[in-house]
Amino acid sequence: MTNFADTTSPLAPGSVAQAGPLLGSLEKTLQDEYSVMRLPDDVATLDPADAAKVRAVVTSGRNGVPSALMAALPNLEIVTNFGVGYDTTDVAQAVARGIQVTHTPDVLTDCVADTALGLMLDVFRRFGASERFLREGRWESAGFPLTRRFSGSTVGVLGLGRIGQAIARRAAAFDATILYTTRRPVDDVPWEHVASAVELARRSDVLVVAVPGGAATEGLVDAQVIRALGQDGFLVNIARGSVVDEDALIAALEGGEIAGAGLDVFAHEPHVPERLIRDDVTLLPHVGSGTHETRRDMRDLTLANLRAYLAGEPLPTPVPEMSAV
Ligand code: 8YV
Repeated sequence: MTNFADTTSPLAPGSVAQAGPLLGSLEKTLQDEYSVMRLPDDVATLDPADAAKVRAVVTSGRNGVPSALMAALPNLEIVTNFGVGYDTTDVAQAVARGIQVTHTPDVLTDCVADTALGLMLDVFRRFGASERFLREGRWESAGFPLTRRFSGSTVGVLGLGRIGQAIARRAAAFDATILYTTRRPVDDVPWEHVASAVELARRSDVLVVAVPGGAATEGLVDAQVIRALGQDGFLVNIARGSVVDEDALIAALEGGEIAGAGLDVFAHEPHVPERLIRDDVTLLPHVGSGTHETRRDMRDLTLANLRAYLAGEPLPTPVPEMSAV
């Protein structure tokens, strides 16, 4: 296959395309440096002549390069994904066609882990709810109800990758007992491995979901796992909405089968089911990595991957499946 790096001629217009909205400063750089072509939201409206020009797509986890779009780009060579999660991109097709895929690990780990801690603290201590109580003027007539102690609780981490480990380290600083579930125990960590998600939920005060999204984890946190948390247990999700059976979660909350939930991600973002908007649920609009510093670092890493590819240099952060390409 020809590669950008094989040619000394300037990049033809339309070679670099954008799928979905991106951070403003990233869009600007792509426009200034590559006269980026914005792909239509509806792939059926993509002009085949334009599609044939595209050799690189820059996207985010929100949009990705799904199967139909990838199939419509016959000369695609690389997808650079702004975000660590790339479940919206058809990586199997990319591997089969020799298309590179990169993402932005590490740079967002701290902010996403901070968000998980914020959600954990909030579901136990109900700071958000108590602030609403104050703003509504209700303190004049009553004190806010007592809440639950987070320090010293048992935190179950589902998935112990970079973000899961960063969450565990932070929770350990709150004297929490850390348990985790992964397919295989992780070497060199001081925490107890628990064989199944149900068992992890049963033994934890709060279950934190930190596995990647995608087919392999879809619905992993099902009704049985949620119920295993018990009436005093909380669920926190900073990973992907697809990992949790949202209907089962709603049923467990409405039935008083669990104590509450803290969610940064949802099954059909930005749509949040009305029935999830409850006082015992802390809801965030997918802000896990949303700080100036982290989004800047994600932008820079996205561009570093694109530039490295164009220069024929090794990719800084290919997704793990690329070892098969
Ligand atoms: C990003 C995320 O904000 O990195 C991820 O996987 O979920 C977030 O940090 C998102 O991908 C950007 O669309």
